[in-house]
Amino acid sequence: MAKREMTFLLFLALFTASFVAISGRLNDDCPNCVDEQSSTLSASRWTMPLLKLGEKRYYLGIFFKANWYRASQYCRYHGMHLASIASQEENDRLEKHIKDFGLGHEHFWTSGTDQAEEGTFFWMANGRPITFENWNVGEPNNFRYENGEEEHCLELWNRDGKGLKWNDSPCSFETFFVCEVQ
Ligand SMILES: [Ca+2]
Ligand SMILES: [Ca+2]
Repeated sequence: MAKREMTFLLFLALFTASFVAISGRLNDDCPNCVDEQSSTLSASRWTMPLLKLGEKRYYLGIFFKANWYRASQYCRYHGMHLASIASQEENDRLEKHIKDFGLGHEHFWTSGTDQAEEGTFFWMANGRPITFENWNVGEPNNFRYENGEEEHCLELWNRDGKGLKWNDSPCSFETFFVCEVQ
C-alpha cells in the first residue's frame, strides 16, 4: 500500500514538473505576452512600435480612425497620452516624419482642447497651457455645425498646403492620432 502511494506521489511530482517546464517554455516562446498575474503597464508598453523623435517617443495611430475621446482612450490603454506639442522643434520633427510617411494630407489628433473654457486651449495630456502656437490662418474658429456641435479639439491638418498646422475640429470627428510616451 505504502509503495503504491509512493509511486503515485512520484508520478504526481513528475507530472507537475513537466507541466511547469512546458509552461516556462511557452512563456519563452512568447516574450511579448503579458502574464495575467503580473500585468503591468511597463510590461505591455514596450510591445508598441514607438517612434523616437528628438527627446520624445511617439506612436502614430494610423491603422484606424477614432474620435478624440476614443483616440485618447487608446493611447491611455497603452500607457501613453495623446501628444502635446511644446515647441517648433517638436512640431517640425513630427510634421516631417508624418510627411515622409506619406500621410501629410491626413488629420491627426493631439491632446489639445478648449472644452474647459471656450477659446482657451491647453494640453489635456499634461495640463499645461499652450505656449507655442502653430494655427492655420483663421483658426481656431470654433466653427458651429448644423447639429450644434462646435470645435473644441486640436488636430494637425495641412489645410492650405502649408504643412501640418493646427485646427480646432469637432471632438466627434474620427481621424488618425498621435500618442506620446510621458
Ligand atoms: Ca472651441
Ligand atoms: Ca476650426
